[in-house]
Amino acid sequence: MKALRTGIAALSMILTVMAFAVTGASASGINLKYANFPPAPTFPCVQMERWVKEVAARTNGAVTVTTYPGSTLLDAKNMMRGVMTGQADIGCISLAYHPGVFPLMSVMELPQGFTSAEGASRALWDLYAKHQPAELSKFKVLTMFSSAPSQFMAKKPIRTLDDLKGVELRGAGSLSAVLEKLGAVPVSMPMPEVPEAVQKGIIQGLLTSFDVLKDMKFAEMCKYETVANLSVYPFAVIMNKKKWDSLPDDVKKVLDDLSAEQAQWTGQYMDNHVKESLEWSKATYQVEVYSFDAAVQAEIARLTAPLFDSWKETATKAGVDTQAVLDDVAALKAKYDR
Ligand code: 3IO
Repeated sequence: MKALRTGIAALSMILTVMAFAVTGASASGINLKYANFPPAPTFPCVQMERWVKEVAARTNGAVTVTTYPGSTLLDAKNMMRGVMTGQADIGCISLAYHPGVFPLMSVMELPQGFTSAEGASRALWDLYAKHQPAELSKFKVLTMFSSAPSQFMAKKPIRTLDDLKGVELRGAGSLSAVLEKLGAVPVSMPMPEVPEAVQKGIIQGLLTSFDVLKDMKFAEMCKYETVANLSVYPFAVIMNKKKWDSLPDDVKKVLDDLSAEQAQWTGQYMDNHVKESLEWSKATYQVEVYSFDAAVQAEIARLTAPLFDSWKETATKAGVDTQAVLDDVAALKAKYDR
């Protein structure tokens, strides 16, 4: 009997050693909590689930991640603090929800004229990787990506700039500043609060990318869509610094190797999904899709130009070399945005 027990003990030790060898990780059974603010069907959560699957596959199951979509662990406003304090190990933030917090990276919230989420997401990641801005230095940034260009979704047709005058529309951060420049009444709130605000009539519509027509069912309430190709919304996936530091080197390498690829994957997914969402919205709710003509687009460019000056002023005060950053954005846009 004693021999048998010793045998079992020895066998289990051997199996444990083998498990380490197979995973290649110096510690097996790492579990991370990943918090996200919008509902599960939306693109920030779709990219989260893709990332989790890739991480599990690339670490041979050594790293598992529990996901908390739909503000079930942290909501949009608490996300940064919650990751800082370790309530979640990883969190997803929309930079525009935190005005003044990202003096450098908010350059990507300006109407830079990106035409795709893929181009903007790749530019965003490269810009971050090159500048490693102080504003994000308290976190490990795992990846960044952006929405597709922003469009209007409203209860009433928006075909001219006059149609925007005095109309309450929802944006966030610099996108609210765009609304203000165009004569609308900007109302800022995170995405999860928008459906109820439209329903209650607090706002007449919103400014963001068309994916939400389907994923958050805005097609049902906002039947009038206007293509304006305004700014993208940049996002960052942030990790608690201490938790990052505690990871074995081979796991760190897997996560670092995934960053740029995840940005591109998410951008591609978003660009395809916007098309799908529009087709679904036309077929299901007969939404009308109008595009501003060239004259209106030129007027929008003129009216929003001062936003670049405001960004420069604020960023300069924060110690950012604004000309270098703007030059980088232009070069990255030329490189990646088709
Ligand atoms: C967005 C945020 C959450 C869920 C789906 C989304 N599609 C585009 C965005 C961009 C954004 O942060 C916003 O609030 O419009």
